[in-house]
Amino acid sequence: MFEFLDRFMPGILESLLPRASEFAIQIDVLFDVIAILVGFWFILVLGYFFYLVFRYRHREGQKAEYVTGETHKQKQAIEIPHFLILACDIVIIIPTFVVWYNVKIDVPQPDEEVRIVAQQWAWTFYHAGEDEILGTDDDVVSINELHVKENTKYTYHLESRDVMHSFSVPVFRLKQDAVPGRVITGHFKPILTGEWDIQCAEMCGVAHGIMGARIFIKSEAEHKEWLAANSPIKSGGSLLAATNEDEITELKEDKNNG
Ligand SMILES: [Cu+2]
Repeated sequence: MFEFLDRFMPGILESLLPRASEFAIQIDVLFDVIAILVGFWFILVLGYFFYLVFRYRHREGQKAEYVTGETHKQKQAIEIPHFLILACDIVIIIPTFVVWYNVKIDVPQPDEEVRIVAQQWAWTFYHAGEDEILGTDDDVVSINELHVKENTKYTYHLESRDVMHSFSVPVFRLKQDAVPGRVITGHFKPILTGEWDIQCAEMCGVAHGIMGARIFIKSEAEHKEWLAANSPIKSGGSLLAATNEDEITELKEDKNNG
C-alpha cells in the first residue's frame, strides 16, 4: 500500500536523506500526507485571513459591525470547514495507526540482535560475533560505532545507564527513547549500504549535543571482515562476559531501588 501511495507523494524527507531501512517508506509517506494536508489548510486560512484584514480595513466614516455568528450562513461558514478538517484528521489517523503498529508493535522474528546502551554521553553497541548469537564470549563491543548487515532483520535491545536518552537514526526514520531501568525492544532492517549519523534526540545533559555516533551498513562479507578484525581474543572473552554480568546486576539493583 505504501509503495503505491509513495508514487503520488513529493518525497520531502527522501530529498534530504535516503531511506536506509525497510519501514522508512511508511514514515515518509505519512510525513508527506500530513505535510500536504496541514500545508493546504495553513495556506488557505492565512490567505483568507490576510484578505479579510485588507478587505475590511479601517475607513473614515465606516462603523464596525458586530457579528454574532447566529445566522444560518455564518454558522455554515464555521461548520463546513470544521467537518472538512475532521475528515482530514481521519485521513491522517488511519495510516498513523497502521505505521505505528508496523514500526513499534509488530517486532518480526530477527536474523540478528544488537544491544545498545546509552549513557552520558556515549553509545555502546554490543554486536553478536561470528556465532551470530548475542550475549556470548565472541560479542564485539564498540563505542559510538554501530555495525550492521544489509538486508538483515535486527532486533535491538535499548538501555540507558543514567538518564533518559533517545536513539535516533534519521536514515532509518527511527527514534526510540532509552529509559533507565528498562530494556526497550524494537526492530529495523537495513536496505542500503553506507555510513550515516546516529544522534541522541533527548536532552540529556551538557554534552547532549555532541552525543552522536555513526552507523555502518555493510554487505555480509564486509561485516564478517569487520567482526574478524575486531573479535575479542578468546582468552579475554570472559572479561567481556563479566562486564555484561556486572551491568545486568546493576540494572536489577536499579529496579529494586525504583
Ligand atoms: Cu542526549
